[in-house]
Amino acid sequence: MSSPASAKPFGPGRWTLKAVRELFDRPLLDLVFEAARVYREHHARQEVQLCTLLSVKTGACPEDCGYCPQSAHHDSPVKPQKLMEPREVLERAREAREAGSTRFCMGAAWREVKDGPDFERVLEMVRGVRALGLEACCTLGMLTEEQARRLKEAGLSAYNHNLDSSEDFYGSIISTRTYEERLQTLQNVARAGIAACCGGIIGMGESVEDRATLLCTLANLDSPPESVPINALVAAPGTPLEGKPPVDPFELVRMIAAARVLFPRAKVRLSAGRLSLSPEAQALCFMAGADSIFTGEKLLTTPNPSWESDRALLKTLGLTPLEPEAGAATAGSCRHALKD
Ligand code: SAM
Ligand code: DTB
Ligand code: SF4
Repeated sequence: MSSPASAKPFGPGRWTLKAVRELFDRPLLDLVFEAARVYREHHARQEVQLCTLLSVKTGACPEDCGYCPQSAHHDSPVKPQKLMEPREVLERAREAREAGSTRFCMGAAWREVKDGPDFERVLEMVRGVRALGLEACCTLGMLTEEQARRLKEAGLSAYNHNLDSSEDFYGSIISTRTYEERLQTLQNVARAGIAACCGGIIGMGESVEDRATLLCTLANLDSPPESVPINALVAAPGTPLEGKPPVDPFELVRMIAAARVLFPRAKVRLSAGRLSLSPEAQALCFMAGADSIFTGEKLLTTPNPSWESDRALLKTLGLTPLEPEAGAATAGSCRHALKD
């Protein structure tokens, strides 16, 4: 069987849709084997980064993302909450650190960041999270280059801004912004020197071609993401996608394995949807190269497995959580076991 690497005509980091599509067409366990091989080639050992999410501003979002319970366009039971106080946020970050998280991700249900007191407050949160020795990630909607630069100055480790699906499928899920606008923010983030966390969702009714196209688009960005979250749709009540059938766990394994082959060094995060996955399905996701999960009872607004069940799962699988780097209380970074 030819190695998928040989099908890359553009040199390192460049992929054709045909080559990505071929990954998706491989027998599942062949693909998982390849992903596991790629992982081990680039990482000295498999460690799982535990990240904790906090919705620092919840609901009443002007965007109409079909999957999202925080959109003001949907009749969802999520209760809107204005921007939290940095003190409360840092309390939650401290708890997450105590429970073993090394990355704290703050989400705000905004279309875009507006300069002013709220943004200043977010900058304060970022500085505080970094001072705790945690990686700080934010997802706040669209950003200008100047806002990205200010976040960088505050110490932001990464910015989450998902492309979610292929450009073709995007319009059937979201009508209040364009794919182009999404790409523009990713460019602003890259120009400010912030690592991009960018991935997508499966289970919204997209085709395998759409999934392959998303990963291909990500792999061919000028600054490919260093973190690729793969979400399985949480069919939230009141959203237009409420009635979607649960994602087939093997489809999720395939998506993760393909992402791992395309992004050998990135963190591939098994993100939303774990509550519907058996421990065995999650084990296959780790086998396929997932090396991060979101921990804590809640994602942003929807439930997530408990700390206890996650701890037990990692122990059963013999997987070690990624440790903060020695001295991270000041440096704020984590020890990633990458090979040279
Ligand atoms: N407003 C910001 C934005 O859109 O970038 C940040 C928050 S948004 C909740 C972050 C990501 O969570 C989305 O891009 C989407 O990929 C994921 N997400 C949101 N709702 C989801 C759901 N019901 N199921 C799975 N993933 C979801
Ligand atoms: C990402 O890709 N998944 C996380 C994180 N980035 C911000 C968010 C998942 C949200 C799931 C729906 C909710 O809890 O509201
Ligand atoms: Fe708003 Fe983000 Fe939810 Fe879209 S995904 S409705 S932008 S919070």
